[in-house]
Amino acid sequence: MDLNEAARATLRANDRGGYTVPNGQVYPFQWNWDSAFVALGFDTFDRDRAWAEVETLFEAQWSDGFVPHIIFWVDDAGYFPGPDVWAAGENGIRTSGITQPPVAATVVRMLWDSAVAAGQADTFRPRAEKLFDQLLAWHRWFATHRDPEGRGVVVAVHPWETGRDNSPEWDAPGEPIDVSGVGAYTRRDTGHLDAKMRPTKLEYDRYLALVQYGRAQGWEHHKIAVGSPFKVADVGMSMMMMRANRDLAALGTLLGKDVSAVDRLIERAEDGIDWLWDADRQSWCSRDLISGKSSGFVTSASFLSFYAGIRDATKDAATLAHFDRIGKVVKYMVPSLDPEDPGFQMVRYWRGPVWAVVNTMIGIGLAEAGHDVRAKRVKGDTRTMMNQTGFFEAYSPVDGTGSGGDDFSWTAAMWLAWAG
Ligand code: 9YW
Repeated sequence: MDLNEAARATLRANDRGGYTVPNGQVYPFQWNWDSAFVALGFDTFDRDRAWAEVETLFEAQWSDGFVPHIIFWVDDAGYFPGPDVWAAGENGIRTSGITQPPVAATVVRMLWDSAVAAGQADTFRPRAEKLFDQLLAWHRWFATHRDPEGRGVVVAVHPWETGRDNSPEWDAPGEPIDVSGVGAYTRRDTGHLDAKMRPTKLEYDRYLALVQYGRAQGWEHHKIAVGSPFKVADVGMSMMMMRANRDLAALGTLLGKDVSAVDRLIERAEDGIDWLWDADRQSWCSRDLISGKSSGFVTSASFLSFYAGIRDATKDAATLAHFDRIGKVVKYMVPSLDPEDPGFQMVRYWRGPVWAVVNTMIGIGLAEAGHDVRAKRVKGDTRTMMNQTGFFEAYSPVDGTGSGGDDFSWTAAMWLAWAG
């Protein structure tokens, strides 16, 4: 089977009717940013199904604009923590109580452009208009509850919220989290996958302590925004949000909507983003809102500034110097952690492995900024790893071997929409 056909087969196999599971065994529910990326894959062969993927996600939107990171449409004992642990949701739809990186607006803009190019604007306009309103509500929710100081960044209140669960950026900010009351629990992830590819017990304890904290607040976002023991301005989410707002403004303009509220969010981000520039490290880095300290870690998220639309000659040159240095150390770009960092581990999740969706965003950004050779490197490396290994959750930057689950939806989708 050729890889295009294999990628379509992966999406069809993981399709649960209106939504796609990231991987049937390890992640048997709907995940927020996975669904957005998956829609781009479907759009290459089934436009209606692509839109449905995002629409199903937004069916779970809460009345305050929040869009959950997991939607538990069915029961499945294969993943922990499940709906009973989260105890969240509205209108009988069971969800988690935290969100995930806001990539959906960028995706919907791409879906709209694709529908227009195919001469189907009239058919898809009502769907685009509805999604625009839902996306705007979500972005406003972010601006209120995930940027409590109005800094123009995105403040995550849980490592899972960042989508880069065990990145070392969350280690120091996670230290004050009290894990003494977490109690006994059974992980399911390490039953499916080699524990050396997964987060540690201490990290899981912290994840669960934060779930218990949010649940104790009744998932009231204004309370969590103030009192959460974990509040980190995530450079990844902040860059994706800046991009998403630009795309939302562009989409709204094409649809004849009032985009002044979005324009204000873009201005706020442009004014505030420099707070995430670490002058000592000469890199974009996440920063702990509580301690005020920069993480100092160069991660794959540090290279999303181009995708965000930031054009700053000095910072761009410093960022590209990190990119070129890392590119000489690893065979496959872009590792989730600087390979020269002592904590680098080539198969442990977000402490080394390469993720196709992050590469897609980095590659798009580099190409848009005119850094064509580097953009080609990122795309070519991604394509090579998929060709050699198939559609894994992530890949070792050292030798390209698969890490995590196989037959992974968003990886297959990025083959179809970008790398292949
Ligand atoms: C978990 C589904 C999710 C992704 C995240 C990734 C992982 C879930 O899988 O988190 O419980 O480990 O970190 O970004 O959305 O693919």
